Amino acid sequence: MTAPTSSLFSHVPPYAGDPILSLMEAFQADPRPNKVSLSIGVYFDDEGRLPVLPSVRQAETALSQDIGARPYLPIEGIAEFRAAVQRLLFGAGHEAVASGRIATLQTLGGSGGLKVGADFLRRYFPGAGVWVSDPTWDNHRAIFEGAGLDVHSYPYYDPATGGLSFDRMLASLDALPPRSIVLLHASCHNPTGVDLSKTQWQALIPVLRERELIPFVDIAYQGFGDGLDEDACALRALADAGIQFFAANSFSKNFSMYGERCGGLSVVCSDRDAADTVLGQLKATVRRNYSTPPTHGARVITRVLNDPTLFALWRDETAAMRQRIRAMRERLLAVLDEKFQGRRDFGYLVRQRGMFSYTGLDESQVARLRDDHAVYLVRSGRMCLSGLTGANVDHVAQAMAAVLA
Ligand code: KET
Repeated sequence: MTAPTSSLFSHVPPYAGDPILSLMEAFQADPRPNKVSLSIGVYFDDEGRLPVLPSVRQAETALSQDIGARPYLPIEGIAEFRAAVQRLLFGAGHEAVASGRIATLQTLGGSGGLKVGADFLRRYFPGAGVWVSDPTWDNHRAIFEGAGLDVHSYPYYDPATGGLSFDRMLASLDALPPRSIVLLHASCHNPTGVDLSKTQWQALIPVLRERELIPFVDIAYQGFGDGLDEDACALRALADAGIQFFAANSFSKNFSMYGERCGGLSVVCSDRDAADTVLGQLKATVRRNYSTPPTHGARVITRVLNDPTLFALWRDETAAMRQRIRAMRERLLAVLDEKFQGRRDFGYLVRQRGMFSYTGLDESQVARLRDDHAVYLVRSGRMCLSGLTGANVDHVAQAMAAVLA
């Protein structure tokens, strides 16, 4: 045996780690019993456990009676899954669904939908740049840059108000070159929890149309804002307005099925023929990446979405998750308000929607929360509210008060 004397990979730099996922690893290794994870965008129940939704358990139990063979799925995924994605995102009776002008394929989570869409855009709109909100989910930039596209940002969050800089956002988009790609969050914006109102979406649409921009909507938290239909209203408004656009949806959070990697990519086109052509090239994109998608998670989700009883159960489960997060927002606000007696405004906690709030805590305050109090937030000051429970919310409020004092 002759071991190599030098590494072939000496020029390969070490991986700095993902800003979100590496925090999860650090949290798991932390021995302190009172530790609280408010970093990764994962829903925990009031016991701090990752739930297995009863709708999912029932669908899985039924499926286990009838597992059947596991052939390769079609490149585009399970047909009933894809149809269910369209109904969930656009509404069953939507003209764009009925006329067959949406190309949908099953993807490896929301991330897979973003990547397949990004690869397609890079190939067929090679000069187009991508504009993402400032700030956005860190991985947006990484995925689009990884596909070879230039990534820029548009104004979004206003730290002075804890709200949206809508006028600056609109003005910035109104100055983009035609066929630029604009990444938008449908609802429950990550990381700020700040969304466009319905009126603001209506004001954005003419800019998208007149500048000939290509919207790419990320919908990863459907059900966590105001409801399954309400959280998809931006997609429906764009489709109603005749805009052609991309939508990547994730089932990781609203099904609590993170590791199954289930999601979709839908491209709303002008007509059925265009959608068929787009679907064909999306299939080619998948084939040269990972060939075909996996079976199990998509079979479970298909069953829940297509069985009226299971669907109704799942709808209630998403409502319960949403309501628990809201209750935690209110509870944290109440404890902080009591501590600060009006010396500081925490109203953003209940104004921002979905899993996240942008606390405005700076990096050193986030580090003190972790080091001194075992409370984990993302470096940007993003807090995932679903890590709060009745048992830890007071500890978190105390810790925030200590680092803000
Ligand atoms: N889009 C957004 C906006 C998003 O927050 C996530 C995950 C995804 C897509 C990816 O979804 P998936 O189906 O898992 O591919 N966000 C959380 C987890 C992560 O960073 O991977 C988070 O922000 O904590």
